[in-house]
Amino acid sequence: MTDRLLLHEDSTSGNCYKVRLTATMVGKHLDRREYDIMKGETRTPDFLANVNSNGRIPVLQVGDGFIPESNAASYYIAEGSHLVPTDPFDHADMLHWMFWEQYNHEPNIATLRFWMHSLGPDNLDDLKRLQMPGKRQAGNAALKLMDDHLFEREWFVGENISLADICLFAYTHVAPDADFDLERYPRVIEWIERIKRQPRYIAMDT
Ligand SMILES: N[C@@H](CCC(=O)N[C@@H](CS)C(=O)NCC(=O)O)C(=O)O
Repeated sequence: MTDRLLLHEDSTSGNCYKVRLTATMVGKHLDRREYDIMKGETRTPDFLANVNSNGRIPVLQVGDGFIPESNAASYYIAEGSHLVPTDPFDHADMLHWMFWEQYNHEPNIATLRFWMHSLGPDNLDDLKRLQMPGKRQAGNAALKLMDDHLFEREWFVGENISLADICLFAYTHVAPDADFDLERYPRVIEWIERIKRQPRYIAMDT
């Protein structure tokens, strides 16, 4: 019998969406438990003790085990599917883009989206305001790098869609929520549309 997969999530989060999109793309069922991060529901003693000591979602529960970090959880779900290349070079290249997403993309684009879209521009403290220009510059640099990489290629790794595309897609397609102008990155727009045309694609609010 296979273990039940339970996603601990806040469904407004792009990191949680990555895990849901991966699951539908490979035809796996996920049960879902919702938390409101705006109410600190991932910072309760119970959550910290029993789900993730790092106080964040998503967390994928596999039977009695817990996998925090969106890209690790997505990898667990996708392993053995068409989204994970078997060729060792392509496999490492997929990981390269997933690590890059966590270091160069998500901390800039997702964080700005959270500040502007979820907290709201009028509710930002001085430190956040101070950090905004740097994050905008770094976010645009990430989008440009993606646009350049997509020159004459359809997917981030090899010839086919992979988990790297899914992990990068989650926050790229909602970057306009943080006032990033995707019109400056036409190949990124085409790639977004390509992903949306995938047969098992689901939207973020699904
Ligand atoms: N690197 C982590 C980031 C997780 C993360 O920052 N989660 C946010 C929502 S997207 C969260 O749980 N925030 C609530 C909090 O920090 O209290 C991942 O990719 O899963």
